[in-house]
Amino acid sequence: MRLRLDASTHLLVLTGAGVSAESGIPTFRAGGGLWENHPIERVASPQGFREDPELVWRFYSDRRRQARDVQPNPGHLAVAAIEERLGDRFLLVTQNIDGLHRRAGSHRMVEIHGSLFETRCAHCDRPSFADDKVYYGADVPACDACERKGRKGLLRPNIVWFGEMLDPDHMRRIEVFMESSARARFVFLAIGTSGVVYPAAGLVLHARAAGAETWLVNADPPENRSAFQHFVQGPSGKVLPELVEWA
Ligand code: BJW
Repeated sequence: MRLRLDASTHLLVLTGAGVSAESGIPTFRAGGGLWENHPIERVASPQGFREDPELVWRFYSDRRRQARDVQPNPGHLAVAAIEERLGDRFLLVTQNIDGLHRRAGSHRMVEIHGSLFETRCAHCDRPSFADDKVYYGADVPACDACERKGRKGLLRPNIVWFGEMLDPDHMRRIEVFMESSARARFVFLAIGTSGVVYPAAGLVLHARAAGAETWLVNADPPENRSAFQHFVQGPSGKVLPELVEWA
């Protein structure tokens, strides 16, 4: 089955952990949702950070190191090549924080769950900043902006954890893209995501309401499979380079 695109198609792509699996980054739910026997919610939630910031920094330090050491795969490259053809009629929404889409050449992109290579303060509203350091053990980084005001603030990864709000500007950008696409031929394509984490899992329904044709590329049928009209089962690194047929 091939996805036919032409120069007037608007395409919204949503990616999840599956697209980076062939680069060697394990998906979230592959290991039963555990990291070193800790449930993901414990290492990816504000409560988990309050209880044990060292553990959380160790988890994200491991992931920084891992993401730095791997390369984008043919799936990431195929997504970037489609953007090259469609220009502003394309938007990539990624749940991944590993930076591999950017390294593959994607630009029109919203990283809705944040970035592994940015840090911010858990206590003050200083802007997030680029950071690829790894922190271990008792080495939990402190916020120097807080320190200057005589306060004690801890730095945290700039990631959207469970129970936290997504950036309203990101959601608005997706909404604006959908609104402008509703007047054209509009295709929504989800890749490598289990369809369980909201609001990302609900985007397919918004896209359908805006008149989109809905496509899914995934290794297994995900939770929200029934929301998609077309399902191509297989690894994205193999499927994506062959998926699109240009009219
Ligand atoms: C391949 C492949 C290959 C493998 N090729 N495919 C509505 C209903 C119920 C609950 C909620 C709701 N709205 C909000 C909530 C609460 C919550 C939520 O969704 N909970 C659910 C678990 C039930 N959502 C939130 O808290 C969000 N905030 C929010 O909505 O704020 C408002 C609000 C707050 C509180 C209550 C209500 C509203 C924030 C969500 C942030 C998620 N953050 C995480 C962790 C941080 C990032 C990190 O550390 O990396 O993001 S969770 C984790 O899951 C991570 C991922 O981005 C995300 C999605 O996972 P993904 O990408 O789908 O990966 P997997 O592993 O699940 O699936 C991989 C898939 O690929 C599989 O299907 C494989 O088969 C496939 N695959 N190899 C193709 N080679």
